[in-house]
Amino acid sequence: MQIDAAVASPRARSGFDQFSVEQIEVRTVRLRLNEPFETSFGSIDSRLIFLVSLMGEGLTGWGEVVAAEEPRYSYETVGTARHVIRDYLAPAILARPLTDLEDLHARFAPFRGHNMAKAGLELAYMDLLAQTRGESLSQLIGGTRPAIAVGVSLGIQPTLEKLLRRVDQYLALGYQRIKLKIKPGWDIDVVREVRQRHPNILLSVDANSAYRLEDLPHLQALDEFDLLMIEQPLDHDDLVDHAKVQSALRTPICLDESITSARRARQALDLGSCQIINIKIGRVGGYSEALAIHDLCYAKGIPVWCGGMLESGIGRAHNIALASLPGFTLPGDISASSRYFARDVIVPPVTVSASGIVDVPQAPGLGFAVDLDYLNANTENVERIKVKNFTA
Ligand code: OSB
Ligand code: MG
Repeated sequence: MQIDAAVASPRARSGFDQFSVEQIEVRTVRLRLNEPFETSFGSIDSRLIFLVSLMGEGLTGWGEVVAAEEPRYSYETVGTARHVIRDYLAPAILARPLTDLEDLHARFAPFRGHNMAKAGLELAYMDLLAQTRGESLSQLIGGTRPAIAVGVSLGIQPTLEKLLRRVDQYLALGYQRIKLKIKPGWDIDVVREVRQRHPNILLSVDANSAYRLEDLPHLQALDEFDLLMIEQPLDHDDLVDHAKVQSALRTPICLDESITSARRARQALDLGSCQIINIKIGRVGGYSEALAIHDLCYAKGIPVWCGGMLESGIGRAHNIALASLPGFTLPGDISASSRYFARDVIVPPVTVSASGIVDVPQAPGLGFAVDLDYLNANTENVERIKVKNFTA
């Protein structure tokens, strides 16, 4: 497959956008979830949203750090991200004007890990860059779709009846793919029931690392349900055992947690660890790595889709832009604002059409307004980091 020029060119257009960031704001905002979200590693009923904004030249760019409060999905937490941003990443940005995304990426490279912290700042920077160029985020990164197909990720439910009702409800709302969270004891029987009731839907499962290599025969039992994919069955950092499982399964494996960089994506594909990749900008450390993974997979004909982290509308707006790239051929975990929160932090909220489509905004930057009054009313903590002794 050939990479078309539309993908490669906007990112090559760099080097003439000198930008001085004068202040960085980090803020946590608690939003209640409409219903608890349960995965194989636990249940949460609210989200402590971590927002970052970069200010300079009269503009504000917004990003979101998707880390959770506890180190379960990832070792990062809201606390570690705040520390790493305050003490290392923000000073690297404030040191001198930024030239482009590559420059930002290179300033973060000496600091190991902490991808979600880095990504939050890359998001905010790209919002700024898009605004200075008068482009939408989608345009800025070379997006080609005016609208994207979306699915919903359904947490583990207290009863099978409740799950079946949720599935029916989201199908009625138009969602194009249903993803079920699974774990030992909530898997084969549950998937069988959903599949029997809906023989033709796009159905996938996500184990969030709940199985071991020894569970292979158990995972093979999922092969009969014609699943679109099994997401991250084994350990969060594993590639080798996933390759063994993939070679023994008909169902494609999709990796989420294990893909933390473009290098890891290449290794996973070389090893045969998966046939599909879920790209989350936060998990991979920002737009630069997300774009590189997209380009790699697009060149190899490997489908990708945009994962979600129960983001607020700010992270969601970035996800929508990412999912407008040509390689995002499967519905993403990008649901309507109302699927998560009674009220979102952006205006208008994200809405999903009756055919399971989200429009990609065309206005400059995020394409949504940030509801500062609502943010301020729900902010738990806000800190401003300013340039010290800055001489341009
Ligand atoms: O594994 O994809 C995951 C949410 C939090 C952490 C990990 C995951 C998820 C989801 C929800 O599946 C996706 C969403 O709707 O944001
Ligand atoms: Mg996942």
